[in-house]
Amino acid sequence: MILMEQTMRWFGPNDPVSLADIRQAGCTGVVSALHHIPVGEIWTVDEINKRKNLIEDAGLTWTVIESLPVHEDIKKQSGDYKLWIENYKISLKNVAACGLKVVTYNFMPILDWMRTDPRFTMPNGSKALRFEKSAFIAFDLFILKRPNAEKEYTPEEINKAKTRFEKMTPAEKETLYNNALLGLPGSEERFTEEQILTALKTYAHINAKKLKEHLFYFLQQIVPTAESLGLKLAIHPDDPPFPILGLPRIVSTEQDAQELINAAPSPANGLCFCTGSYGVRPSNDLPGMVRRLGDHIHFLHLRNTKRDNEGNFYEADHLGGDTDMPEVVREIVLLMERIGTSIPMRPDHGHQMLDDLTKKTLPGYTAIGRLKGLAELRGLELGIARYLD
Ligand code: DNO
Repeated sequence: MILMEQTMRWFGPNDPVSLADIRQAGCTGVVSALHHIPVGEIWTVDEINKRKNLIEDAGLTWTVIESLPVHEDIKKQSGDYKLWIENYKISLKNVAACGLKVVTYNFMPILDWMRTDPRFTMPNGSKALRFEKSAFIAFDLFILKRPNAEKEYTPEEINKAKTRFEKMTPAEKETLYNNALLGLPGSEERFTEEQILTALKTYAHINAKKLKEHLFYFLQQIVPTAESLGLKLAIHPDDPPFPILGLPRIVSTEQDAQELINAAPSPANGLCFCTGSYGVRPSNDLPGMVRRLGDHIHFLHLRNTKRDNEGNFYEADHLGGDTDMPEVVREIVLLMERIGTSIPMRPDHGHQMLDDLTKKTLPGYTAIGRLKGLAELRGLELGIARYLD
């Protein structure tokens, strides 16, 4: 019986959740990154080892890097992109030299993940992360005032967003602004309105087709390096899995995933299978994706979302929501049996609940909510694996 390797994300020494907490949650590994190194710069062996030692001193393993971020120039093939790609390869060599095995990254232009409300109150009083379409459109049209943005929305959507905006308290507007421009945990960039408008302009000539070409080129450059080093690359899907602020998003569907694998065929070229991100699109068949893409799944983010038909979603309990988690976990158990290897997993996000409601926490990354998710997933997996054995 092969079980997933249980990990949690750790943002480094300033994370309010400690390594000891993570160990007590039952994890054997952590997922971490050197967020203090500017995007594009080389991760040195020294810096990598410093983090690795901290983790190992706490009795844990640094199982996955999340993320080794990709410079914007690489996504646009502009400026010094060739240099950034060379730097990326050197960072890969260095992480491999330190004994690390899995490297997560994403190819979302400018912004990483996006929610409009990190403290959406659930019926039981816990807080969940939510994406509300009208609030997001209100941000785009009335806070950011992105030129020509109204062309991307229907008159009904605009009216709804206007009403929504007029009803927002100043505090709500502030939260929306902070999430969108200052970023959620793990996002590497911080923007003012002006900076983002300038950044958006630099993507004006880049549509989805072009961005895909840039991703494929990047993969063709780095995958051979990763393969020769015995590393596994794991691309995180777009979150949410649709275009935002007029920016193309190209890792949102099974077809996207298949295409990027085909662009640089190698066991090193793989996916971070994030059920929370892919699961927001009703057309993504998650258990089927595990069956069909399994050989390229190097890392798992297990999380659930609940959509409505207006384009909103919130982060549900790990075993609740629209994704059939038991079915997904069953496929993962079968996959690991077939390939004879354990795949690292982290319970992705969790509700802010119990004592965490009054603590300073990072949105989505509270200790108790993630512990609850992990415990449920662990039990689900063990039950399935024992039953299938
Ligand atoms: C959010 C995360 C993302 C993810 C990056 C991977 O909670 O899933 O920030 O780490 O997109 O590159």
